[in-house]
Amino acid sequence: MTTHNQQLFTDSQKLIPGGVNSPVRAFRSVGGTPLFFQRGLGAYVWDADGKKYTDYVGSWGPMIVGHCHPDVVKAVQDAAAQGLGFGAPTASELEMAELLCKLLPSLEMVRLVSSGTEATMTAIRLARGFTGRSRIIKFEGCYHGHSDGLLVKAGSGALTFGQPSSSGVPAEIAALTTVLAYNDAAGLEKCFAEMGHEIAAVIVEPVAGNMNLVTPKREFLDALRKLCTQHGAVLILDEVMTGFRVSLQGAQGYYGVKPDLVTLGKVMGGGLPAAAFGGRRDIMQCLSPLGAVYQAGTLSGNPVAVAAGLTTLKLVQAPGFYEYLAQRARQLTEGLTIAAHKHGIAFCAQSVGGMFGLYFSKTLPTSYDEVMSCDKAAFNRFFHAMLDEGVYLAPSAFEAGFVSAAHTEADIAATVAAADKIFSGWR
Ligand code: KE4
Repeated sequence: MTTHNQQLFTDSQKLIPGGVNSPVRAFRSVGGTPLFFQRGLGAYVWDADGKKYTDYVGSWGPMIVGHCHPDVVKAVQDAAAQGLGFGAPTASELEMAELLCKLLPSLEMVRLVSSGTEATMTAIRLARGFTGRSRIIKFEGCYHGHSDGLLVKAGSGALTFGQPSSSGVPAEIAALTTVLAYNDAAGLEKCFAEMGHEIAAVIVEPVAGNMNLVTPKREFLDALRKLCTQHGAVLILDEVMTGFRVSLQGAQGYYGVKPDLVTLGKVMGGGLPAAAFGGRRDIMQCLSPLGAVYQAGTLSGNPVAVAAGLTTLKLVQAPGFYEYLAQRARQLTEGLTIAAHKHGIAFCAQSVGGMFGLYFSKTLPTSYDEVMSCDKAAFNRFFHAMLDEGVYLAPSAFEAGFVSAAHTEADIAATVAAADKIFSGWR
């Protein structure tokens, strides 16, 4: 019998490429039929067939206070009742700018946009306009959205110019991006020694969350800051995922590294399209209409999206919010690890604040290559078995997971118990 979910997927594929509006949703990495969700509440989501899941994706991070938090829903309703958009400044955008600059000391000025891709694309353009240079450094395994210059993979040799990781990206544009190994301070040092004078910016996920979760080595973070300062390159911390996720001050506060520019998204939109970039005033003042670097957006600062983000950012400031989130994430990673090891399964897990990584591997990966050596087939099998148990993990072995303030100890214990049941029958 065809389920409603399956029918929706069949019909969607006729009109939407792959049946989805963003590739990772298509379950191509894990196989099977993607879930079409019809509603969410707190830590839970329900698919088109009415099946309930404990949700560890949370719309890829934004749902940090849980789905449909009453305060967020009300703020959205109230804002919508005043107007869905004006294409003109509103007081709520000033309130958001003030709050972001209060929470993140590196933000002297900020501009709102509608997606993480817009934020990173503009931060790159701004760094190029500010420095007058063209070369960008990024790291293998890090994802910064889908602008041309960032859809680039490592060239044949470590320091050669990047090659497109997507068709449609001109080789000439990819060649302006050099892709290095994440956590490789020596490699970064060598690159700056050879081409430091050409480098406009280094963009990095301060905690990598798009190759599964990989934490930064201290010497890597220190090298990023030292070398960018020495060579006059702009250090861009892409905190679209880590911002307000790993701590109230993001990864920059958690690890004590000060960026020149930072990009934000996800949590600051509370699930609606709001993102931002900002940082040093001398750099931000290069932006139109003050300066010569152009950037614009019809929906930038949309009052309904800002209302969702502002309310979410007020809720995360509650005393003990991040301690609770980190405790839930640790309860999950520790519980899953104990369950897997009890049954002799090569498995490990880790968390940073409210985000976590699960690996079918004996050791925690610290680089892209080590992530690639984890057992992807084992993850895919675990993913589907957990779906059957009513647990929704990220549909890829190369994504991080997220908990919310709505996840209770009992929710996490039930998830661990489901995994234990699966591991007990694991051959
Ligand atoms: P968006 O353009 O998707 O809003 O943001 C792009 C982006 C930029 N920087 C970082 C660190 C990000 O994680 C993202 C987007 N993250 C993915 C999840 N791995 C979004 C999910 C998707 O692509 O559908």
